[in-house]
Amino acid sequence: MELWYIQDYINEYKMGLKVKETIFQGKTRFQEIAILDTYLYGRTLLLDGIVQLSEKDEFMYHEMLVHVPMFSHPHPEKVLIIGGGDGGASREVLKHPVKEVTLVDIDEGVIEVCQKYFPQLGKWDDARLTVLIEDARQYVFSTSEVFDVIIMDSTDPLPRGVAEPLFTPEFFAQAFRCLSPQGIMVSQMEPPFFDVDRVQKLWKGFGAFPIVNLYWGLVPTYPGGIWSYVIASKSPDPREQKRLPSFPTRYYSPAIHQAAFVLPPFLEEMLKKQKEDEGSFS
Ligand code: AG3
Repeated sequence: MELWYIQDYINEYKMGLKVKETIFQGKTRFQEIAILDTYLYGRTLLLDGIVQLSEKDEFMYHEMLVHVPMFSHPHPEKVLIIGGGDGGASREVLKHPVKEVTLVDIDEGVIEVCQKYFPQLGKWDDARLTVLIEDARQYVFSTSEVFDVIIMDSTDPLPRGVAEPLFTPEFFAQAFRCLSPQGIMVSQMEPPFFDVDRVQKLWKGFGAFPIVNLYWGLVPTYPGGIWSYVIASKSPDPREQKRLPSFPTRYYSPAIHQAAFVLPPFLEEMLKKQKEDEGSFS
């Protein structure tokens, strides 16, 4: 008998993964967690039925989410990760000579399950890492800490989902307040080919920042071909890589850093239209 997991992220599109074995299935206060062992991608983490990462391609997402902002900043010392309970984003951040990394995730269940079933994914024993189990929205609104880089590694901003309150102009404005003068924030930003309206709307939320760019990468287990990321900066130009990697990478490279900001015309137009409509970006 063949076992398939079918993900229907939007009504008109389904992705199927042939499953060897269900490794874990459970429910926390916030979401449903499943870990499947799949033939093509190895162990795969699903939250509320949506693929968050797989053993085989997680480096493509985490390296692009983390190294683009980290290498755009001249000297990042303090980093905040919002979400990221699986540990992949913090693992990449800790490859940099940072002093402190704070990871704020609402769901302890994700951390526990990932530590158990993806032991290679996180670098949980690094003394520079502090893990806080709390609502990142409340944390960002109330903290007096200042960070050089803020990395938002959340689930999709779906209506009534855990991540929805994070993708709002008020939240991004508070994140702006928590950044040092050369601060940079990044967020994963969904598939623009499938979701023009959503990406346009989210992009609009970064009005507090003088510099906002979209960049992209490929993540085979995510839908829609192109996966996008928004990078918002207080002053450094995110398109410029300020330092060279001193560790090996498998997706990110200096050339990829530059290339990621080159957008196909349909995306340029989508963002230009948004800027004209809003008139709020430089
Ligand atoms: N967080 C972003 C995953 C988005 C996936 N969305 C989708 N497939 N529709 C990933 C968490 C990994 N650290």
